[in-house]
Amino acid sequence: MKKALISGMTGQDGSYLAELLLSKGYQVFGMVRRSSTLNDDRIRHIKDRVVCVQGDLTDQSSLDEAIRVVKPDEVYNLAAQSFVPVSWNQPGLTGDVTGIGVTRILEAIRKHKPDTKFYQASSSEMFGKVQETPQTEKTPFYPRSPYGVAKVYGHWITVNYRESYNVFACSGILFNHESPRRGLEFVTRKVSHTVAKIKLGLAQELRMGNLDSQRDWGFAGDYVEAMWLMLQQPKPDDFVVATGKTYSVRRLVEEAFSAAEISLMWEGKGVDEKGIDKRSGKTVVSIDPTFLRPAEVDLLIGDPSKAKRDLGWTPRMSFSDLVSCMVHEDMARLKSK
Ligand code: NDP
Ligand code: GDR
Repeated sequence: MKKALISGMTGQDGSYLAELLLSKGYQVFGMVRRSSTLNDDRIRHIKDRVVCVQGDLTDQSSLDEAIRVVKPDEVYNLAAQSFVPVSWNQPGLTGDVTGIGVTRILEAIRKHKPDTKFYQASSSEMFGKVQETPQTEKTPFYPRSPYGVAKVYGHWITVNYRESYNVFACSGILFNHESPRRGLEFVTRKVSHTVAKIKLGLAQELRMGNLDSQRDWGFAGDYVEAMWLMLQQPKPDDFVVATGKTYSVRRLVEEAFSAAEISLMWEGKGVDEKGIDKRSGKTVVSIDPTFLRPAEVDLLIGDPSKAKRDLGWTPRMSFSDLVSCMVHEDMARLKSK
C-alpha cells in the first residue's frame, strides 16, 4: 500500500486530495498543526480513515520527525499562508511558511527519505503583472504580493532540489480553484455565501473590492487530480493547471446573483443604509475600499496544454456550474442551520 503525506490536509485542497488518495487505495497521513479549537470541518467525514501527524512548516524538527516516522512514498506540500491580502499584513510570516517552509520539508526529505516524490503547490500569483498572455510554464514571473514572492521562492527551491539532489520534485502552477469548501475570505466563497444569505433574508448587501480583475477559475476537485498525476509520471516536471478561460470579478457577482435568482444593482445614488435601491427595491453591490489591495494582479489566464498533453488532464466543471454549485451549497448549509 502506498503512503502519502499531505501538509495542509485541513485546507480546501488537502481535503479533496485526501479523498482522492483514499479512493486510490493509499494510506493517507495528514500534517496538522496544533490549534486551541478543533479545526477539522473539511476532513471530519474521512477522519477515521486518515492518520494525523503533528507538524508545522515553521518547525524543522517536526518535519524531520514526520518524514522519518511515516516514510512516505509521496509528499504533497499544500500548507501555506494562502490568503494574498494577509501577506501584506504579515509578510515575514508568509515568507517563513509559504517560502522557507518548502525548503524545510525538502530538507527533511533529503535527510530521511530521499526517494520520496514531492509535489509543491505553486501558484499563478507568481505571474502577477503578467509578462505574456496566456501564461505557460515558460512565462517569466513578476509577483505582486509578499505571498506571490514567497511562492516564487518555493517554486525555485523545488526546481533546485530536483537539480541539486535528484529529488523527484514537481511544481504544479495552479490557477485559482474553488469549491463549496473554499475559505470564506476568498472572493468566490465570499460572494456565494453572501448571495445565499441575501436569498434567505439573512443579509442585504454585498461589499466588494476590485471588480475588474480577471481570474481563470476552476474546480478544486478537478485540480487535485492533476497534482496526483504529476507524481505518477516517469520524470519530475512542472505544469500549469488552468481552464484556459478567464472571467472578471464583476461577472462572478452577476453569475452568483443569477444562480440565486435575485436581481442586483450596482452602486449608485438613491441607496438606503441597508444597501437596497429605494426606487427598484433591488439588492445593491457596492465598492468598499477596505477590500482593495496595495498592488493588484489584473489578469490571469493559463494555458494548460502541457498538462493536457503529458498528464491527460482536463478540467471538468465549467465556471457557471461552479458558481451555481457554490451558491446552492451555501443556501443548503444555511437552511440546515
Ligand atoms: P487553504 O488556505 O485552504 O489551506 C492551507 C492549509 O495550510 C491549511 O490546512 C492550514 O492549516 C495549513 N497551514 C497554514 N500554515 C501552516 C503552517 N505554518 N504549518 C503547517 N500547516 C499550515 O489553502 P488551499 O487549500 O486553497 O491551497 C492549498 C495550497 O495551494 C496552498 O499552498 C496555496 O497557497 C496553494 N494554491 C492555492 C490555489 C487556490 O486557488 N486554492 C491556487 C494556487 C496555489 P490550518 O487549517 O491549521 O490553518
Ligand atoms: P487570489 O484570490 O488573490 O487570486 O488568490 P481571491 O479570491 O482572494 O481574489 C481574487 C480577486 O478578487 C478580487 N476581489 C476580492 N477578493 C477578496 N478576497 N475579497 C473581496 O471582497 C474582493 N473583491 C474583489 C481580488 O482583488 C482579486 O483580484 C487565490 C489564493 O487561493 C491563492 O492562495 C492562490 O495562490 C491564488 O488564488 C491562485
